[in-house]
Amino acid sequence: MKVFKFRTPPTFYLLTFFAIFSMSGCEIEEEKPADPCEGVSCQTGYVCYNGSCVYNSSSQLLDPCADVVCLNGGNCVNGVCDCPPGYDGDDCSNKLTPSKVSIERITITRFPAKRSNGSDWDNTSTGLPDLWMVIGRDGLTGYVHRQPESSAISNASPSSTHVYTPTSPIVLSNFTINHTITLYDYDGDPASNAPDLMGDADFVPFMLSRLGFPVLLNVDNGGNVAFQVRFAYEFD
Ligand SMILES: [Ca+2]
Ligand SMILES: [Ca+2]
Repeated sequence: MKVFKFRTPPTFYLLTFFAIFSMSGCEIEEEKPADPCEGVSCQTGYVCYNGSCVYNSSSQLLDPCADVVCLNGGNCVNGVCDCPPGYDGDDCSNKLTPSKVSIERITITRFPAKRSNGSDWDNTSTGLPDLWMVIGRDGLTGYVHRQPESSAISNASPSSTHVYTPTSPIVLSNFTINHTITLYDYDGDPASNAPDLMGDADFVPFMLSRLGFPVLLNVDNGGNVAFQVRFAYEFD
C-alpha cells in the first residue's frame, strides 16, 4: 500500500507568515550598521573614513599655518610669516642690514690702575685718572665721536665700571667698518695738556655674519682697556 504524505506547499508558510505579521501590526525595522568611526580619533589634519584615519586636505584650509615654519622669532599669520625687525623672506631666515646703527652707551669695563711705569695717572691726592674717550674709524681722518670734555669721568676707580651715556645716540654712518675706542686720562684742555693715553680697542659695529643684533657688544681685544657698547638698530 502506498502511503501518501501530505506536503505543505511552501507558499502556505509564506502566506501564513504575512498573515500573522500583518495581524500583529509589526513593522520590520531596518537595522542600522554600526558606525565604524565611532570611538576613532584622528590626529590633526586627518579625518575618520570607514573606520580609518585618512588625510584631509581641507584641514590645511582650516589651519593655513599647519605646515609653515617661521625662523628667528617670526610668527605665522594666515599662512604667512610675520618676521621681526631685521629679518625677511618666506621663513624669516634672511638677515637684513640695518638702515641705522647707533651707540647708546659705552661702559668702560677695564682700564689700567697706573701708567706702564707704575706711577699714578694724575698728581692728585687720589692719583686716579679722569676717563675720556674718542671713537675713530678706519679710513677716517678725525673722529666719529669725541666725548664732551665736561663729561669726562673724574677720579675713576679701576675696581669699578664706569658708564658714558651721550646726550643723544651716536649715529654711525659706516657701521660695517672697523671702529676704535681710545681711552685717555683727561688732564684739562687737550690743546695745552695732552691727555694721557690709556689704551684702545677695536670693533665692527655691525656684521651680517654675527649672530642676530646684539644690543650689548663686548669690545675686548685683550689689551689694557675693554668696553661694553650698547647699540640700537633701525630698519627701513
Ligand atoms: Ca694725567
Ligand atoms: Ca687726569
